[in-house]
Amino acid sequence: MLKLLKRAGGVLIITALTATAAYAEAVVQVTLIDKAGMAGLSKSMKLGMGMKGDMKNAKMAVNANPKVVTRGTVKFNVTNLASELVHEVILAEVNDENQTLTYDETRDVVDEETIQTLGQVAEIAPSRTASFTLDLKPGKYILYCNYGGHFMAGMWTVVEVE
Ligand SMILES: [Cu+2]
Repeated sequence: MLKLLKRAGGVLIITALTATAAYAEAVVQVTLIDKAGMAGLSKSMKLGMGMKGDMKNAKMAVNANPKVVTRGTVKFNVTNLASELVHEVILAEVNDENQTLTYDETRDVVDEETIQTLGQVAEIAPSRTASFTLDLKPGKYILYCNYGGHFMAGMWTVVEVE
């Protein structure tokens, strides 16, 4: 009888540890890159999410590592690797990479009224790092910079929470 209780206890402990491990805080390293500063931008690039542009032509980029994380607490460490431009990072939920976002052509930015911002780092200077932490449920999330023209220059990526 005692043996049985011990065994049952052991199983319980193992289960508890597994559950804790599955929901440990995830950390995503995010880097912001631009190749040519403002000189490389033109309104015709059309490299925004869901536009099926050739991302090899992107002048700006958001890179995330890893791109798939476990649900729960997720910390985004954002580093601006650009030489001179200030950038930002906005996180919002999306369906997938084929979804297009509502775009304000006049201001050359994503219409932020149409997509809910869940977290962000506003104004990050070159060589600086900043972070934000969110509790995320499974789904897909875009990380993008919405300074004029930057999204269309390729400055976005999608991470998956599973
Ligand atoms: Cu930017």
